[in-house]
Amino acid sequence: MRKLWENKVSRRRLIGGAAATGAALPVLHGLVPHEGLHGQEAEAAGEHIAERHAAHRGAGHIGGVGSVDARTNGFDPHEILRDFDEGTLRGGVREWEIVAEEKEIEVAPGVRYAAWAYNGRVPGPTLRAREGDRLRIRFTNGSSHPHTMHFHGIHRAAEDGVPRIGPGNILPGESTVYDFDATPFGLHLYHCHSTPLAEHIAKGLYGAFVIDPKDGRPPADELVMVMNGFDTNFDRSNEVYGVNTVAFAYMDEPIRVKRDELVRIYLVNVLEFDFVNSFHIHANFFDYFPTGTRLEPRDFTDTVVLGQGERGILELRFPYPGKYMFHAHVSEFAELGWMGFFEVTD
Ligand SMILES: [Cu+2]
Repeated sequence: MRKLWENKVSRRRLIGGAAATGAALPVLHGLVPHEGLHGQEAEAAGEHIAERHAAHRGAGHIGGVGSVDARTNGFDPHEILRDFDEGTLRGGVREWEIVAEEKEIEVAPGVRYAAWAYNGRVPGPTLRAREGDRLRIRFTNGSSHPHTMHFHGIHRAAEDGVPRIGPGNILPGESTVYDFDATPFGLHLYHCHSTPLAEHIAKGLYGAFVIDPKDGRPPADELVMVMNGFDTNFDRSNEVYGVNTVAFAYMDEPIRVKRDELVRIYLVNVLEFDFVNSFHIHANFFDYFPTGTRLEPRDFTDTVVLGQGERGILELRFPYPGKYMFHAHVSEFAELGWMGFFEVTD
C-alpha cells in the first residue's frame, strides 16, 4: 500500500512542479519510460523517447511528443472517431463477430502496452443498432485468459456476460452467442466482465454501444470518444490517458469539423483506477444528453464529469473558424495525454 501511495504522490508532485514551470508535457517523457517500464526495455524506450523529445523541442508545439504510427497498432484514433459498425443484417437480425485477443499496442510515442483487444482494437468496435433490433453477437475468445462480453442495456440474465450465469466465462478457444434486443435507445458500452474485473477492463476489453432511437437523431457529424487510460507499470494507477487510446492523438492532428455544422459526440468513460473523468470544450458550449436516453438535453454547459462506466451525448456547433482545445478538466489527465484540438473550417 505504501508503495502505491508513494507512486501516486510522486506522480502528482512531478506533474504539479512541471505545470508550475509551464513545462507540463515533457513530464510524460520523463515519467512514462522510467515508471512505466523496467530494465533494458525501459532504458531502450527512455533513450528512444528522449531522442524524439529532443527532435520535437525545436518544433516547439505543445503536443510535441512525437507520434504513434497507426500502422503499427493496426488502428487509428482518427478513424475510430467516425467508425460505426452496424453489423450484418441477416433475416431481420443484426449480427457481429467479435474476437478477443492479446495484442501489444503503442499508447504514447515509444510506450508499449500489452493489451487485450476486441477485434484487434482498443477501444473495440463501436457497435451500432436501432431501438428494437434483434442483436446476435458471436463472441470467440482467441486469447489465453477467460473473457466475456457484458453489454449495458436491458436483457435476460443469461445474455449478461458475467461469470457463472448463462454461458459464463468463455474459455480460451471457445465461443458463445449473445442474443438480445436493442433497448433502451441511448449510448451504452460493452466490456469484459471476467475477474479481476478492473484488470480485464483496463487491459482494453471495452467499446461503445450505440442504440439509435426508432426515428433516429438529426443528421450530424458524429464522433465516438472513448476516454481511457493505461496503467503501464501495474501499480493500479494510470500513467497514460487519452481518447480512443493514443495520448495526444488529436493534438498532433486536430479533429477537423465544419463551421456551423452539428457535431454529435458519443462520449464514454471506461477509465479504471480513477473515480472520475471529464470533458471540457474551449470557447464553446454543448447540449448534454446523459446516457443519451432522452431526446431533450439536460444541460447546456462546457464541462461534464463522468464516473466509471458513465457516458453521454454532446451536441454542439462551432460558430467561428480556428483551433479549439478540448481536454479532461482533471488537469493531471490532460497533461498525461487527454487533450486535443478541433480545427474548424468554413
Ligand atoms: Cu476479460
